[in-house]
Amino acid sequence: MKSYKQQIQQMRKEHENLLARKNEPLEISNGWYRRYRYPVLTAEHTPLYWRYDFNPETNPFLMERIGMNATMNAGAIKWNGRYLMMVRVEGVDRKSFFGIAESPNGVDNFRFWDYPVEIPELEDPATNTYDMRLTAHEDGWIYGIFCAERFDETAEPGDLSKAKASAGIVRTKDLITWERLPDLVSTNQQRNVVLHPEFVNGKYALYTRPQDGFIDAGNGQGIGWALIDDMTEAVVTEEKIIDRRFYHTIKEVKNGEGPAPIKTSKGWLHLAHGVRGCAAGLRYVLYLYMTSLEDPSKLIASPGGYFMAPQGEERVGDVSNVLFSNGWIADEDGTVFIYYASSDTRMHVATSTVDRLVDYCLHTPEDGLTSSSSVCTVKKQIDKNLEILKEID
Ligand code: M1P
Repeated sequence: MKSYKQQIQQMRKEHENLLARKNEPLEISNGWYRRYRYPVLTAEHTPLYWRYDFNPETNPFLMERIGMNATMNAGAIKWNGRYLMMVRVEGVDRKSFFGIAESPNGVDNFRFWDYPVEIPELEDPATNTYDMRLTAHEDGWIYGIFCAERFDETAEPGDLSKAKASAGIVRTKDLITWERLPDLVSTNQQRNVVLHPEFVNGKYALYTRPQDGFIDAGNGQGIGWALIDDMTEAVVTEEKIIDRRFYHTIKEVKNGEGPAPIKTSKGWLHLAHGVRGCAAGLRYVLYLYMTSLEDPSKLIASPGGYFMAPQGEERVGDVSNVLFSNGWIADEDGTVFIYYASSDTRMHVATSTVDRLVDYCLHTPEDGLTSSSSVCTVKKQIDKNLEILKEID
């Protein structure tokens, strides 16, 4: 029978094996990106010293005292040559908080920092905070914008589930000390709000997602754009829709900006999620689009359909049939690390390059919105290819 100390040593050894497991890219399927064999973070990756009380007096059975349920929807940033994720960690009590996990290569060996991130509270504290987007802004600050969820006091008596979403804002220069700024003021509820990394006409620019209710986008017609004078008192005065939802598309029910866009020579590259309904419930997929360098609110490329959809084990989890991304890192050599969560449960990585993603955006046909237009699109490609194949054969 192992001593208490030996049991802890054994647990730590097994945990280390999980953290140190080498990841490997899977065979490229369609040329757009490469998935990796293992998730990069799961609830089991959270430090044992977050979950267990290692004192034999107070935990004689060496049981978990604080259970973790999921690691998901992570923001991402490269910092001092390391790949960092600002992870949404969800406890078994359903509360989410942020933890930073760091890797030397972006695809494996992610390890959480010792302590979760402490986000200073406002006078009206949020019940739940999640899905932080990180933006290294040209003003010198790193901003984090996240969903701050509170109970909706307009709920009917007995309704304990009515919630309202607003955008919480923090900023830092060292990723350790965070300054809390007032929540974004907006006439609508807001989720999936993201800060553009550069000033636009001397102002801060936000990608927004106006929504009538906590879940339903309602009249919110898609991903919005708002110019803000001052991030320390951020107010949406005017909002225009830059990436609209359409009937019978992958973003029919709602959509939302993912991470801050990547600047490329051909335009701003955006990753977003689109949601549609089906008999199995809501289905969340990832898609790309591009906007103009001169006017980042102007759509210049809108490839039709999804870029990534849940596949295999990704399809199952707490909220099944969901891919969600709010973090990516473009490396100096053009590699792009796409961090995405599956089914509100675990984090994965896929890699691509800026050149491939831009090529995908500029050359994938748009959604023609009808079956007959899909036939026309395929037919055009067949015509061209049959000519080419005649020459090859
Ligand atoms: O459960 C799927 C996702 O649902 C919400 O996203 P959206 O506001 O776009 O519907 C968020 O709660 C997100 O965290 C979650 O992953």
